[in-house]
Amino acid sequence: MTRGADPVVMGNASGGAVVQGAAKARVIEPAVVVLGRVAARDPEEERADMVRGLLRRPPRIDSRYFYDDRGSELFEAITRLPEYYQTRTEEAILARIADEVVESTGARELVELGSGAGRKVRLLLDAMRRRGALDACVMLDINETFLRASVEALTEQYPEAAVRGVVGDFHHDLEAVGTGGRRLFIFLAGTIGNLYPRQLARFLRQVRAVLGPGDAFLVGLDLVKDAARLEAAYNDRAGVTAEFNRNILRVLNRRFATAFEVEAFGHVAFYDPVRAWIEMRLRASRPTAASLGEGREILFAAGDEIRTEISRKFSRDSFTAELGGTGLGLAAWYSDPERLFASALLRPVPEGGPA
Ligand code: AVJ
Repeated sequence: MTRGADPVVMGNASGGAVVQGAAKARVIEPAVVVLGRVAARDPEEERADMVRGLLRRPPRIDSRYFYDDRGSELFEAITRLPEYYQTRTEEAILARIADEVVESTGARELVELGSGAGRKVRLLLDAMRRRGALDACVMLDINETFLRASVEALTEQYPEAAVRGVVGDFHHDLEAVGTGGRRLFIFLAGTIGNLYPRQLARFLRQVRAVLGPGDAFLVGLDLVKDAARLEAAYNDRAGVTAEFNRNILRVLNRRFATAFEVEAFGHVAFYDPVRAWIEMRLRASRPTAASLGEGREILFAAGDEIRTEISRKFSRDSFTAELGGTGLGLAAWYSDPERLFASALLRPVPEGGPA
């Protein structure tokens, strides 16, 4: 985890980047671009937040703690599992629609909001390149190691583009991506499904607030489907998702000295059809305890559970309903033939207009 560490903003490692701003002015930027400081989080705030989550019923751990280096690697392994259809389905959709999206939005800059989506980002960058419209790419990610590797790789592969990375998360650090004119924001992999309904509304309004009138926002959504298919994707036979789930306790142990006994917890994932989300939990297999600091402990009996993630599943109608009051409107909806996954293209609704 890099949260709480000094925030870093990185730039084009090749020693210079040409950025085309809204005014078409060409500005030569230095090798390391500091866009501004990502708001530093107070470690005491973070701990208080973590403790509040564990004291809820059921106890909760925030999903962002999954993504230390090991967690990011495990998620990459998940994306290659036979049961986890999301990644390859979204990739197929993007391969099909990339040219059309770039053309209809007129995008010259790609802004990727933390989903660590290597190949999928390239599909869009390639489409921009084909139109001769690839000016810049900004990536926001919570994991500094992964982000650095992506910035380096993309800088090498797309020398015509100004590639920048911002270490941060999509709740707090959206302003750090700066302003622009013809930008395509992307939030892939269905990660938007990790947000509870109230958080989702707030997030969409925050994105709307940083979008210019010519900008657009492409969002990946996992769709409601047969419960068995959904549950298989989160209960893979190789046990990678179980390892990914348990790893969140190691992250907490390292970060907050919680001393969870990782082996005392088993992986649980099930579909809740009423709330239309997959819920992941960790279930204690025997009595165990963890430290909350200041001499306080939380005790778990066998069978007690901690919620570690929700992953919401949408339909075109349910997602459109979430857009109400956010200032964003659905411009296009793309899906695969099996209707497993969707890419929703959103545009700002002019102020004073509907929604
Ligand atoms: C990265 C949030 C899209 O919700 O499917 C994968 C994370 N969790 N397996 C998802 C995840 C368990 C994933 N997202």
